[in-house]
Amino acid sequence: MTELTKNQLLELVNTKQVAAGNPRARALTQRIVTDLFKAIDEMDVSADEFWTAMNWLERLGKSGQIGLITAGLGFDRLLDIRADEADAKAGRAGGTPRAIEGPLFVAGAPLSQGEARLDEGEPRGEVFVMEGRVLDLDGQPVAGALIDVWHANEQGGYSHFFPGMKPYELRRQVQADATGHYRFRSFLPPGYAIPPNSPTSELFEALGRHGNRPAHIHFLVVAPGLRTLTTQVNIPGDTYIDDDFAFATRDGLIVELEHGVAPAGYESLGIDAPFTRSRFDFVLQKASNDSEASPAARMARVTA
Ligand code: MBD
Ligand code: FE
Repeated sequence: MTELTKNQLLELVNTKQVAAGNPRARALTQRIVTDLFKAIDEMDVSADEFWTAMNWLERLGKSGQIGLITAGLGFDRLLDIRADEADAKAGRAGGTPRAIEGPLFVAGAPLSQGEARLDEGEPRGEVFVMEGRVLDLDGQPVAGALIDVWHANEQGGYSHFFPGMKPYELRRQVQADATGHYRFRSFLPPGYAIPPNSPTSELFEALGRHGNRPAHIHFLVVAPGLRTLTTQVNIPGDTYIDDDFAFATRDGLIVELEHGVAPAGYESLGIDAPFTRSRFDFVLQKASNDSEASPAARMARVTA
C-alpha cells in the first residue's frame, strides 16, 4: 500500500481508527473531509491556493475573529432558522423572535435592579430610554427576570473588543422588578463595521461584500423555567437595515422611536428634558428542559 488513488486516500482518512472514538465526531469529520476533498478536486485547487487558505485560517484564529466570519457567512442565522424550524415542527410558537447572539457578548456585566444607565452618568448622544416588561406566553409578568443588554459605542465598537473602552462599558444586567418591568437609559448606537486590515475584511474584499451591520442593541433574557431568549432590536432608519452583513434583521424586532417624550417620571435616570423612548416587551416561552433555561451564552454553554 505505497501508492494511493484519491479515493483510496479518502477512504483511509475516513476509516483509520485505533480506538472507538466519538461516533458523532467521526461522522461529521468524514462528511466535511469528503466534501473538501471533492471541492479541491472539482475546483482544481492549486497548492498555493490551499496554503493561502490555511494561512488565512491560522491568522483568523489568532485574530479572534472566528465568530465574525461565522456571522458574515450566515452560519449564525442558519442556526436560528433551524431552531425556528424545529420549533414549528414541535408546535412551539409565540414569544419574541430569537436573533443571533453575535461574537461580542461578555458575561458578568454590572447588575442593577429595575433600571440602569448604560452611559454611566455621562450623557452622550441622543438621550434614549428603552423600557417594557418581561412576560410569559400567557401575558403574565415575569418578576425578577434578568436582562443582559449590550451595544456599540459612537464608533461602533464594543467594550472588551475595541481599544480605549472601559470594562463593561455599554453592558449591563438589569433585573426586572416585581411587575416584570425594566428600563435603561443610553444613547442610540450607530451600526457596526468589521475591522479593516483583518482576516475578515480580507475575505469580504475578496468576496466583494461590505461588512456593515445596521444599528442594533443585543439582549439575553433569562428567568427560571422559561426559555432563555437571545435577541436583538434594530433601530429604524439605518441604511443597512435590510442589508445586514450578519443577516440578523427580523420582523418584529425593529423598535419604534417616540421623540420628545416628557421627562416626568424619568428623574432617576437623570432625565430632565424631552428624550427619545422605545417601548418593548420581551415575551419568553416556557422551557421544556433545564438546558433551555440555562443562563449561559453560546460559548459558556459549550466550554463549561
Ligand atoms: C456585531 O456587533 C454583531 O452583533 C455581530 C452579529 C457580528 C459582528 C458585530
Ligand atoms: Fe452587535
